[in-house]
Amino acid sequence: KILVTGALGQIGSELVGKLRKTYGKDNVIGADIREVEGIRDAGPFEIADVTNGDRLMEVAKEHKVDTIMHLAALLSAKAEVVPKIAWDINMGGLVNALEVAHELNLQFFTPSSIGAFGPSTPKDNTPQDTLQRPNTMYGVNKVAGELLADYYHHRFGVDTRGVRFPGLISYVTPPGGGTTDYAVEIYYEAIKNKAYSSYIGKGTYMDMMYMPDALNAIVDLMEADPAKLKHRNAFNISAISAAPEDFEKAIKKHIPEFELTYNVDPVRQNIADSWPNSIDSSAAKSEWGFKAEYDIDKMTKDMLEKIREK
Ligand code: VAH
Repeated sequence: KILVTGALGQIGSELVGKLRKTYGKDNVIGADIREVEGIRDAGPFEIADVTNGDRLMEVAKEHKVDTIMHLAALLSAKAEVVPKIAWDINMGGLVNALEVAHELNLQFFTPSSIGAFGPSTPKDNTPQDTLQRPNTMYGVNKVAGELLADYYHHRFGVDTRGVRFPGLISYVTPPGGGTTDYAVEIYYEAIKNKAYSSYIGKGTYMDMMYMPDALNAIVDLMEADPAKLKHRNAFNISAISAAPEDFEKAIKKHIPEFELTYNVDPVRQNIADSWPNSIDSSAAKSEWGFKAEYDIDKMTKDMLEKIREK
C-alpha cells in the first residue's frame, strides 16, 4: 500500500492514477493539504499537512502503508517569493516523511530536480556526481533533500530512492510556481490563441520530460533490484533538452500559424540560467534501466491532441 503526499499537485495527481492502475485503487492513498470535489470517488484520500509529522504518521499507520511517495513541495519560482515558507514545507515536510518511513520501515520516494544544480555545475551533459551549489531556495532544498534521504538510507537503512526530474510537461494538472512551466503554457496558448509570449528567453536550454515518462521512471526505480543501485538520491533522468524555439518548431508542424514572442521575466530567467542545459542520464540507464519514450515531436503531438480533447 502506497501513501502519496502532494496528491493534488502536478506530479501527484497523475502519479496516484498511475499507481492505482498498476497496484489497485484501494492500495494507493492520496494525501494533500486540501481536498477537491469528488476526489474521494477515485479512491482513498486523506487531508494532511506534511509539516504536521504526527498527522502524517497517523495516516500511514491507519492505512498500513508499506511505501511513501513524498511529492508535496513548493516549486522553484514560488520558493523565491516565500523562501522561509518554502524551507518549512520542503524541508520540514521531507524530514517528517522520512521519519515516518524510518519508524514504520517504509520504502521511500521523493524527487529531486535539475534545480539541485547551480551556476558552477558543468552545464552540458551534467554528470551524475558533480558540484552542486544551487543559488535558489528550491535548489538548496533539493540538494539538502538528496543528502537527507541518503542519510536515512546509510544511517537507518531506509530504502530511499529518488530522481532529479527535468521540467515536466503534462496536460492533466498544470504546474504551479515552476520555472519550466512555460513549456506547459505554450501548448495551451497554442491551441487557444495560436500565439504565446515566453517568459524564458530564446536559446535557454533546459531538460524536459513528458509526464508519462516521468511516471514510468518512478515505478521502474521503485521496483528496481536494490542490489544494483549504486546511487540512491537522486538519479539524473532526462528525455529532451530544449529551448523555447524548439517548442515553437515542434508546434508549427501542427499549427503552422503559431507565433512565439518573448517577454522575459528576469526572476525566472535567472533561475533557468543557473540550471544545466542537458544532464547525463547514464547512471539511471545502467543501474535500473531508465528509458524515455517521448521526444519533443511525439510529446507535442500528444499534448496538442489531449488539450484539444479537454
Ligand atoms: C520547476 N518544474 O520549474 C519544476 C522543476 C526542473 C524544474 O523543479 O521548479
